[in-house]
Amino acid sequence: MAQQRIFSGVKPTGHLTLGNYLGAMRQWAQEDQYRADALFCVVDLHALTVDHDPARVRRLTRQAATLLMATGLDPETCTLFVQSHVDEHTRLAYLMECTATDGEMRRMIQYKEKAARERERGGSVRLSLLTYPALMAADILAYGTDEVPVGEDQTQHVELTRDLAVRFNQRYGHTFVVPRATNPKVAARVMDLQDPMSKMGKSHARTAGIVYLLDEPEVVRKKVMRAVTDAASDVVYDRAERPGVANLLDVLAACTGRDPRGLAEEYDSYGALKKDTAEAVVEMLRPVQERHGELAADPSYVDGVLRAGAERARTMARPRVDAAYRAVGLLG
Ligand code: AQP
Repeated sequence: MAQQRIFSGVKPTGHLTLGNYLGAMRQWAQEDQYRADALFCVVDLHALTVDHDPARVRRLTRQAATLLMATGLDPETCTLFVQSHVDEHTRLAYLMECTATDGEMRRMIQYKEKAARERERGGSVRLSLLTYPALMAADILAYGTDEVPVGEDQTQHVELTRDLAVRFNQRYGHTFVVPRATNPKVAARVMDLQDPMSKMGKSHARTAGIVYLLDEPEVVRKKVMRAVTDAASDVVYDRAERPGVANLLDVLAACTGRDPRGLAEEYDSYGALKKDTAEAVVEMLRPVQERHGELAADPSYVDGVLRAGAERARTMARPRVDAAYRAVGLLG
């Protein structure tokens, strides 16, 4: 059987968070790159769907790539690159826009949430915020991807990608592999420590409930110790009724490889749970931060990895994107 192909990415819209790490990046580095032909990408074009500062996007793109390597992605084992370096993504995105419907795009939860946030701020909503799932579908389908390991919040976009692949294949002949989303067993949706009903999001304005991968240990401790819990004081795992405590248990479970329900039975106070969670997060991030420091001191090495990765990715994507162009009736 041919080796499975995996594709996934991160958006440089803010500093990467504990949610990004536990929901996606850790598994890419520790498992996914070794069990498949894997590509990981900093999806910089997606960062342009909202108001952005060009210099910041540039900085965050390099920082995200550096952090991906610091988590353990090995450029000899997987392909690591930046989306905008490979033109095949935007070439194919247009065909995906011609395959998707306006209604499908408007149903996307992220579009509804982010558009509402932009409007609340008095800003306008970019057309690309609506159409970005077509670009994401192209990111995935260009590589004949079998599996897309993501946090829970991205599952809907991967479902849309599946629908587009099936529709395209039915209309124009078999061109794309139909991919599937996979989520980690624990911490597939890490919640904001100050607002446990909302996802921990890297582009959120209020940062007190967001643990960033490069936060100093003292800052991590402070954020975890101040996490919002609830009025009751016993420790039980109930995501619907006790979301704050459940979130801490999920994080601790993900850091220690334990089961959140089993952990709940070992605590009788929030204080002890918070303290152990804070220490577990600090210890988990320590080697990532150290490696990041080393790699960040040598940006030309990181740039070289990204250039080589883009070259490899282009070679993988081009034949399938060319085939898709021919299939829809464009002169090859
Ligand atoms: N809180 C989370 N819990 C679990 N997984 C998460 N992921 C993101 N947040 C959590 C997963 O991390 C991968 C990369 O995410 P992304 O860069 O595509 O998007 P994002 O972090 O969701 O950030 P945005 O859209 O720039 O802004 P926010 O966060 O403010 O909405 C994905 O696999 C994602 O599922």
